[in-house]
Amino acid sequence: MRDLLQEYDPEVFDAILGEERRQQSELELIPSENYTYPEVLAALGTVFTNKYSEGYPGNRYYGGQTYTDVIERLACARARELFGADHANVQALSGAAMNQVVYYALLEPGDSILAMDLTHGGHLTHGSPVSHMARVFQFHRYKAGADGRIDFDEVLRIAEQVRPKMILCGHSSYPRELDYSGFRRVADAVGALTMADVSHVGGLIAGGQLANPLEHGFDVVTTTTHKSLRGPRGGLILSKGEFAKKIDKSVFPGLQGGPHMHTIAAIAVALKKAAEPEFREYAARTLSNAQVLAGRLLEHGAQLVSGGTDNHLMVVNTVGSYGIEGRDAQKLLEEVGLATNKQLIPDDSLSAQRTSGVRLGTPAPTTRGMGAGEMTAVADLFVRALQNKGDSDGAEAIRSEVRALCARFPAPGPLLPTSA
Ligand code: DSN
Repeated sequence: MRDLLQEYDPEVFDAILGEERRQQSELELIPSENYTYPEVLAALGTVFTNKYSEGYPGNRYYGGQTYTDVIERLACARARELFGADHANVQALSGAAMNQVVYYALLEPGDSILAMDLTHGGHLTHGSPVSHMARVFQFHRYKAGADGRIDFDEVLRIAEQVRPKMILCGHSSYPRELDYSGFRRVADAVGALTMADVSHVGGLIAGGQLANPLEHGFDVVTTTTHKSLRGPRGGLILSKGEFAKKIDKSVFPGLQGGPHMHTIAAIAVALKKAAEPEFREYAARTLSNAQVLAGRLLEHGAQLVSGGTDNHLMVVNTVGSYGIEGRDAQKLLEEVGLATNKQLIPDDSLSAQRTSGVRLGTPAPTTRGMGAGEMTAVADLFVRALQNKGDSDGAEAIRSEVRALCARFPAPGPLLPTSA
């Protein structure tokens, strides 16, 4: 197959090869990225991409659904089993669509949603003013307190004031475990629905290492499938049985057309992997690696938002620690082969293009098999890269060390060796 592509379209083939080399020789520290399984890549590149299958198993709008039904039923059953959900929908194309589906399924335009402030760790699709959803629904905000933790007295105070129809928790840069019971209590006090977007920590919940909002009575839980869950790019909507029909109708025909059945096949494979004992061990190591990485950064005097982490990610205040804006820190780190992303810190005075920090996490290095020793080394390299800004020999030395580390821990997948 690769030979066929190489011969027919060398431009595309070379870009794929370039990306494979980049992924092998750089260390991925962006907490929302991961290296998926070769088995998932195999399921993705299949003839299921040829098929239209609007509707749901047993009730589609086109013929020829024998095998699409098998795949979708498998994926849904595995998702329900893994997360202990009454209902699962696996058709959402990715995170943004998945969250829109839930808002439209359970709310009316103009209804209010109480969600986390973006600079405190919330997500764009939780009603950022630049998203279309902010034009349809009224979003209100809660923030983390001065200690970097959510203050539930404050969340309740805001909820009593704005009377939201839905309370939404979940995050893309909040480094602490969420107290789902706390959100549940606030929601019960004001008669709101509860939704958790656990996209970042979906794999850590599936692996039994972090709390599962469904076990705390949440109505709906969403997660993308490609972050800590290590699957293909997609979205999973899990809910109580009473919302099943509304959610399914909201996906199709409400928001989407034909589901991407090749992706659903790959999601089914990833969910099978996530139910294996090895995945539990992976999730535990992702967390212990984050403890080591954060601990070593703190030993070096780095300022971490909230002073550390309970999950897989951390946010370094690079302005406070090194006098370097997030945008510049990201560039310096990329030059030495450490992939991070610029990140707003709580109430950041800089724009989202500049930012005062960078975000990093351990799902991808853990997939490569790295452990405590490597996390200590990565923290040391990170700090050297930022402390020695402008030292090109120093940067070259760090780049070589990163390359050597990556070569010792190859990324999985049909990827070339680093030297190729
Ligand atoms: N881009 C993902 C993240 O980095 O958190 C989610 O949008």
